[in-house]
Amino acid sequence: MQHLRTTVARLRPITATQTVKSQSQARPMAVGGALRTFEPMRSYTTSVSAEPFMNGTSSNYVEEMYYAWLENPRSVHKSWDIIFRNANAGVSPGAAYQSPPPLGGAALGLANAQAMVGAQPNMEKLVEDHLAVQSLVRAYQVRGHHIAKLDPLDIAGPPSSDIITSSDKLGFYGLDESDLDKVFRLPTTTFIGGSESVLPLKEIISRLEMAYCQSIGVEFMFINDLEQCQWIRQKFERPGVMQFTLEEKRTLLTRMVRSTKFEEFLQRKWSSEKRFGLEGCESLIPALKTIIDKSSMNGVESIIMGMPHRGRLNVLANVIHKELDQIFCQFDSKLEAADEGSGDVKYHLGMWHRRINRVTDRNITLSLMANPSHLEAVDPVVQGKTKAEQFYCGDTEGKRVMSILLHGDAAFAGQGVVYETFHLSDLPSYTTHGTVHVVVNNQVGFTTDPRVARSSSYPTDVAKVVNAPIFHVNADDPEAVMYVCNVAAEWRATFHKDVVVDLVCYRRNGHNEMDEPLFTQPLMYKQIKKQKGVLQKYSEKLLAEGAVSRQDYEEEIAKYDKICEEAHARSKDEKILHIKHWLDSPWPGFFNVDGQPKSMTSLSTGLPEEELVHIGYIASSVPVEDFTLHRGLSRILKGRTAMVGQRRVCDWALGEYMAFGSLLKEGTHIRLSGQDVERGTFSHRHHVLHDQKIDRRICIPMNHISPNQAPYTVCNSSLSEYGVLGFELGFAMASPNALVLWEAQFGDFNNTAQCIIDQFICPGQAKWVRQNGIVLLLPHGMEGMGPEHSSARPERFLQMCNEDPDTYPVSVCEFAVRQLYDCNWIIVNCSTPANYFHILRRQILQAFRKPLIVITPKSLLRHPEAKSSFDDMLPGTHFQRLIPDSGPVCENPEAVKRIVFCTGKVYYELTRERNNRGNDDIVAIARIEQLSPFPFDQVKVETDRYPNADLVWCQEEHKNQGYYDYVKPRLRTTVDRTRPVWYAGRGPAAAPATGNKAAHLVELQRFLDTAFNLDAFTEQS
Ligand SMILES: Cc1ncc(C[n+]2csc(CCOP(=O)(O)OP(=O)(O)O)c2C)c(N)n1
Ligand SMILES: [Mg+2]
Repeated sequence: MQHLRTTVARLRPITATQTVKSQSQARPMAVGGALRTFEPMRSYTTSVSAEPFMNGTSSNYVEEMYYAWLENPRSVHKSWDIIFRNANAGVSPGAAYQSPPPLGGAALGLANAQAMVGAQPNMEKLVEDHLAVQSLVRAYQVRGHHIAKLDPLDIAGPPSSDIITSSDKLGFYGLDESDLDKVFRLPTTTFIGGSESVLPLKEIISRLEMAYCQSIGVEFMFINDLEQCQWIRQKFERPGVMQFTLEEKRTLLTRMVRSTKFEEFLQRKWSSEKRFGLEGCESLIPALKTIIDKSSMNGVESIIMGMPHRGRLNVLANVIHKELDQIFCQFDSKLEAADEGSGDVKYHLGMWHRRINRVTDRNITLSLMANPSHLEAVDPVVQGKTKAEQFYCGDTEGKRVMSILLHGDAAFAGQGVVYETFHLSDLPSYTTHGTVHVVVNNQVGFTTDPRVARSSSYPTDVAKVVNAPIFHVNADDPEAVMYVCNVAAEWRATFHKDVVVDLVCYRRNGHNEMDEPLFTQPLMYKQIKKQKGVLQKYSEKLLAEGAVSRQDYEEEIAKYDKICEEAHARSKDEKILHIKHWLDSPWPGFFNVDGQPKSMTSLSTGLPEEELVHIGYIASSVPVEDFTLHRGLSRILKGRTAMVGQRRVCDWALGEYMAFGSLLKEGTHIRLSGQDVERGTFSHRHHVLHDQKIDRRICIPMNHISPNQAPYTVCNSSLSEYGVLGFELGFAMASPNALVLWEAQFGDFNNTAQCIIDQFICPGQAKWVRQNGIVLLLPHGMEGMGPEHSSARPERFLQMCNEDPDTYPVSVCEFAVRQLYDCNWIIVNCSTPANYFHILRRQILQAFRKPLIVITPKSLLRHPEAKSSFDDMLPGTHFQRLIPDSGPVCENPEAVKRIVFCTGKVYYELTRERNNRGNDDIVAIARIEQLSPFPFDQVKVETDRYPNADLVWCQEEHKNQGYYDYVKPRLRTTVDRTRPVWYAGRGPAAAPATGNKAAHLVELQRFLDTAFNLDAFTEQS
């Protein structure tokens, strides 16, 4: 492509001097929330002095012909063949066309050349005509969608275009009315001729109008792949493509009946309930069913879908085939919930269903993901789950599993996560090999008009970033909808790339059924009130055609009404609401038959020494031949060898290696994703080794641990948090038998993924009875490096824990496991590599799944004391929720005056200070490694052990941040409020840290002084 562009650029000066002029021709603004079509038009003006036959629009066509000529010189007209040959041979500007040098043998060449000079006037006309037709065809291909009749309400203003909408526009192409009956040769970039290669101009225009200016508007000419463009052209240009069999039409009508009558039924029964009905876009149901049928035909067995509120119940009923009585009983708020959790409103719930596709007679699994109100947040989650399903079934090309994403017009244009999700679509470790996007473009978002809701012409422009074709279609033309959906599914099956179907429709009611739309869209809604429903229009069309009889049609309606009534009657017998029936991602075999964990005992997460040594040596080696390693890296690996062989210790990276390696060996897939995770932001991990001599040759030693191990995926992600965390969450949803980790580059970046954390990770199980074992690694710590990158904001995670700080929990058998089972997520800040190793292994070895938030260190990665002996990782060892002081304080606990509780890296600062002061017999330091669920039982052991000690919470974070507000009430509850809890740490602040290194150190010393000054709190007590 690069080559072609350069060559064409070289050709241009030979022929024409071009200037590109951008004219912003504002088109009249449409009433109501009409389609926004007043985009600036581009036009080209050209000096024709160099090549008289080159008019202003010609260069694109020359370029196009040139591509075709390069591939096959015979595919273009002889005249062009001569020009291109001459130009490529370096003939000067203006001469390439006029004086073609001899081709072939000398005598023959001379004769040809003379003949051509003699024929010059005709040739000129021929070239002009050819260009005119080229321009015309291309104009329709590029801009036909502006003219297409996309808006069912027809309230968009008249577009301004150079497309032939009237005979006066023929002049744009150097044509006039007298040319209409002339026959022209068709270029190779069009298929309108079918088997004809020439057509009269009148017919050319009429066929182009049929292809590009009816109910379908195709946006595709920005795609930088000739084959893909040709594929689309032939799908829409070939004469007769839009013909349907009787059976297809009847199926379509039946689907329209169900879609329409479902909403009518709900409206009749629950007129004052919000349901975000589909009225105005009833064609969505046949659209989705068409995509599913076609994909099933192409071999797809599982489809994962994500969608917003609009029409969700209808999709559940008529696409996923959720039992109607189950849907109807959701309208009864008196039902008692049978499951734990707080549940969710009916238009957020998900669903999973395996059934036979009636059209293809093949099995198909459909799942609609549960989602929060936050529009588009589910997009990356769907993609992650799709990727996981593809991964687990070995579907490396996306032939068996695919995703469909539905969008609203306002949300698709407005939400940045849409863009982030598109950017994942072609990345090796994130691609799902093509998603079909369907936009319910009702030309309004809540009460907001498109003209103030977006700056792009269409709501779908974001898709152009990945070269996805966009098929706009008038949703009041169900056959056109069906056609584009077929093409979209075929596109996905052929090219495995994203594609967008933009259903241009309207919203018959307000945003919900209670809203009054006339307040804000008066003209649009006057039109909508006059608008015939699409079912009525389509049934009238089929009745007029004789495709169905009135009796059949009425019977179909009565049949569906009966189905709804019967389901409604059944739904009244339902006394209990089972949210579990709405599960979108079941984990067969993971729980026992009652849906409970198979075990509630805590297991050792340690490993035999040989295994630690084996994994340690893999981590220290390059297990492939002839691999040139960077010298610095060789040193790092050597250091690992020494840790394994001589010292029997692990640093942070090695502890992680041991956890990953052993889980992989035991058959658990591991996926670590995030920015720069392969090397590690802090250059400590090095899971992917790069050959220094051979480009792109890499080695991942973690995949060489054992012949039968599970695969290890480690992938640097795009620079996105919202999209990528959502993706990994979705990946973790698909199976409990994988350790899926997302690492933030620095912990503070989790805030750009806040929506995924707040809406999915924290409350996911409570809303949707769905567990998830995702792990978040959030580098955190005050290192004097300024306010950014210092804080992973642990306070936010802690504040969202579902535990009661004021009640000491009842002591039960396996208390620690029970606590884990009851919590909404686990939050840890490990101070040793061994504990990090254990927490990662526990995450998989426990018999249920909870999200795990790990506040990870930065300076501890290389801290000489932050090393763990193999002894702390052997069989019988496990994750320590609290690490008590094991020093001199243990000898005479009664003499201990203070217990300093802390978590994470500050422990090392505290012990250094205590050593300096030499008071390690009277001040105990206890590390709370698992903050949530809070280890009440173990904290109690410590407070009981030192009955004469006062209690201090020490943290390096500012007082209004970090852990203090979370820990204090829990410590107080533990001691039954008999002892106060003092604070040693930085004062309250707006920013997470100072930008001044000296100030940082002064602050540090100040709070360490407080922590060890036994009189520090006398005045307060
Ligand atoms: C991220 C987010 N912001 C705001 C809202 C509130 N909200 C709910 S629906 C809606 C309008 C959506 O318009 P559109 O995407 O066109 O879908 P439609 O309702 O028209 O089908 C808004 C703003 C939301 N749910 N999510
Ligand atoms: Mg909308």
